[in-house]
Amino acid sequence: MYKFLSILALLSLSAATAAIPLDFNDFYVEGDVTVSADGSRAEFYEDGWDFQRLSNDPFLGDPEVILTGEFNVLRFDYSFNEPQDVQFNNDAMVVTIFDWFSQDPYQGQWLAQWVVDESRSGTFSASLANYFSAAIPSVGLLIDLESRIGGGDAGLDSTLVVENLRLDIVDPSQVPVPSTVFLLLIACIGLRNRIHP
Ligand SMILES: [Ca+2]
Ligand SMILES: [Ca+2]
Repeated sequence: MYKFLSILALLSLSAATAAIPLDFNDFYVEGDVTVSADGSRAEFYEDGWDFQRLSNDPFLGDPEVILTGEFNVLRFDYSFNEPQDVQFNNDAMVVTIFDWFSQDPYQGQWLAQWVVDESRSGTFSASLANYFSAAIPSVGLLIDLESRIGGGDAGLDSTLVVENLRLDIVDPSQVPVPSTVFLLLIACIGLRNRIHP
């Protein structure tokens, strides 16, 4: 019984924390963007154009992988570095999601857009739940290192690194804490029972 409960608890915890990795090799590259062989990391370097971009647009033939189920949370780790901000660089990391079936992001149409305008590292996290509908089962995604000045700015030394793009199946903030603690307790009891039968 304990063994069954511990397996059940571990499976539940696994489901609560599992994530679906997405492959940057499935994206279309525009500009000076280098993708690692395993698709887990991309490095953006300024090349003098308005933007350097990773684009996943199923309408243009890119894989349709970014689902918008109720608890799907889009996440990736990033490091945006903008030296000499304001004086020479006016850049930003820009993340855009769009309904690839009805919207053209190249014409300024999107569902949501996020801008990181200063040097910063962290984990980008956005729930796609608000955009889910029968008409929008999946979304397109753009990740840009973008000059905020048309035609580019004077500095060409801003960089962006993005890693570990993933869809978290469950938003951890929506997992009730008591039930998580309860599951952990059951798992510990079960494991203890295995060690000391
Ligand atoms: Ca710049
Ligand atoms: Ca900036």
